[in-house]
Amino acid sequence: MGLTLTEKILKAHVVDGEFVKGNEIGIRIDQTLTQDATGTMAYLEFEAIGVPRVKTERSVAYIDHNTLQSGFENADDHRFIGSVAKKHGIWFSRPGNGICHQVHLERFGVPGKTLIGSDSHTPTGGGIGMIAIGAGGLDVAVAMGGGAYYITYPKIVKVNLTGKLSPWVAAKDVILEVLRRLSVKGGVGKVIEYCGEGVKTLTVPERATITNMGAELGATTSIFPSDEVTLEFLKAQDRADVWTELKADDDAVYDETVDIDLGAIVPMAACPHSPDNVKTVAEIGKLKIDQVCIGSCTNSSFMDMMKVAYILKGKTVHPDVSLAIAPGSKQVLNMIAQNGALATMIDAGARILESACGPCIGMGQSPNSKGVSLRTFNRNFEGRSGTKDGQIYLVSPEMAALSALTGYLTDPRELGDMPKFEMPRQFVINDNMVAAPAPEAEMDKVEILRGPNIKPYPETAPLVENIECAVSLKVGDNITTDHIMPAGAKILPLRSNIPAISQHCFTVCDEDFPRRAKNLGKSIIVGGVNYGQGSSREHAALAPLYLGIKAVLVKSFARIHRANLINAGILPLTFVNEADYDKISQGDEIAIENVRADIEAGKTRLTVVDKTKNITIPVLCELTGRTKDIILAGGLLDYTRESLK
Ligand code: MIC
Ligand code: SF4
Repeated sequence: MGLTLTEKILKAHVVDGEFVKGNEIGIRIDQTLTQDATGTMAYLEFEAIGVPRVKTERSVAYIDHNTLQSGFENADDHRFIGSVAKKHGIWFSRPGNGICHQVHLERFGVPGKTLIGSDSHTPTGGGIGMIAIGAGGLDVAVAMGGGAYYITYPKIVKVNLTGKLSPWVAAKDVILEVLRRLSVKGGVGKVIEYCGEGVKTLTVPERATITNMGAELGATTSIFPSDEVTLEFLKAQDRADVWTELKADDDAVYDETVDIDLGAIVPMAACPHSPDNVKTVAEIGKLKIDQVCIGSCTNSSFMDMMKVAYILKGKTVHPDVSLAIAPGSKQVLNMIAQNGALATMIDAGARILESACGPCIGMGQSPNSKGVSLRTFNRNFEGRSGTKDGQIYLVSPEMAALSALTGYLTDPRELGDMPKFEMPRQFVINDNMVAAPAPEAEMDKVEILRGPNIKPYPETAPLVENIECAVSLKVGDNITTDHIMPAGAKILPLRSNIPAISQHCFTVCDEDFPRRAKNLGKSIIVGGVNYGQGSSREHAALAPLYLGIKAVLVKSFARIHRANLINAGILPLTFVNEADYDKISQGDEIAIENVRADIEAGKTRLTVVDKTKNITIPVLCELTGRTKDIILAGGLLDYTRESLK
């Protein structure tokens, strides 16, 4: 029986566990990436593990999220990450060099290799045929130290692409179509593998847009084959030597198949407040807009910028619209500066931002109250833009640029004939903003520079015998990590200070939660389906840990967040009967007796007693040998320290 591309790469990397569907497998990690908002914590954890030099083929630390520097905190964190990188063998992409996923695709990604990154959009690397997975910072720290990364052997979904996109229909519309069909939880436990004749009509940056936003499906990752188109891209990046041809066997067996005729796709938008709330322009109707933001790791490539410049050429932004553009990398910015496209954008009235995440993570450009903002980004969760009642629509760069001129959400097909946009045969290459690590012989001379904002990892303790506490919070379905641990310009600078950032935990849902949880000392959280979707931020587990959360009981979890809870030593529980969710209330006193003994004995079915209601609720705590030991030890850090002894 033939293998899918995903299986071929995983099989070549498996170092632990039986290679059988549904099993937990440990894979060797060739490359890692971190960004600054998750990176400080990841490097503190790496230091705590105590391995002197990274054991990966390539590890890169990017600074792209917290670049506002409205206080000393961001700059201190950048300096810390730069010094750790230099000492421990990590390449350091300096602020201004670009968004981690865009730069990694351009300069470091290698087909057939494994990459994990402390950012949920790491699957962007799937655009050049990598198995690229988003993970918590601690998982990345362990991988840098040479440890395996564990995933459940995924189900593999074949997305069979046929035909070719119509003029002004974009790769963004392809992934919006997939989201429309599969929803934000449709990819959980799955890898999305793109195949079929339509693949060769898509450039590498277009493929990367699609794999990037596979994160919004909840998928483990997404991947395209590595073919002639990949080779042309790598050649133009002066990296043809890293290319290998990679594709699935003809007789590969998939768990599911989705057929998409590229020619039948039309321009669409994801409406507030979820990336799967996808509608066509006609369905949305005439929508007046206040703001347009173009950029982010989804849509900030050179080709995206060239299309935007073409649409803006000789025009002026609508008087009621503010247009902000953030090219994805120094390479992109440099090229559009050299060929005049940047001047075209400036001429049209665009506000040019630095090559960084910026508005995507609420770092500036928050829209006006109730403002309608079209963004080429990947997430439109409530409040993420920094404006609580902001109405965010996710669209292609083509739709964004044209709408910025008309003042309304406008179908880009109204532009009529489309010229042919050619991929450059040669990109401008200048890696002078990527600092090499110190040679091993000199690493002892490198001093680690720590600022006062950098506080240690919260205290952990081995799992207790019995859990007895109250329910400090009950929330509904599809809770995102942006609800649990909001980001934005005010809170992001606290990412390396867990006690301080914890004061903002869940405040989007309930202002009083941090105080209440801290006063209770220990408590549990109850939630609905797909709890913890979105970002990889382990702060969404570390802040609850600091606030005394012992367990989270929900209908279902998103993959990365569940792993982060386990890594933090917090019990992930699911209802056996979803209807029991309705029986338990915030404030109820609950008990899970003999929890340690039961987990030690390998029991997966536990009993929660709701003492207030006088009822028992069966719950599942499905842990494998390894995750069981992590929970018993009090988290991955303690477990790793133990196992390195
Ligand atoms: C995001 O898009 O939500 C982020 C900010 O990039 C996060 C990482 C973080 O919270 O630092 C992600 O996607 O993992
Ligand atoms: Fe940055 Fe936005 Fe991409 Fe996250 S989704 S890495 S914040 S650009």
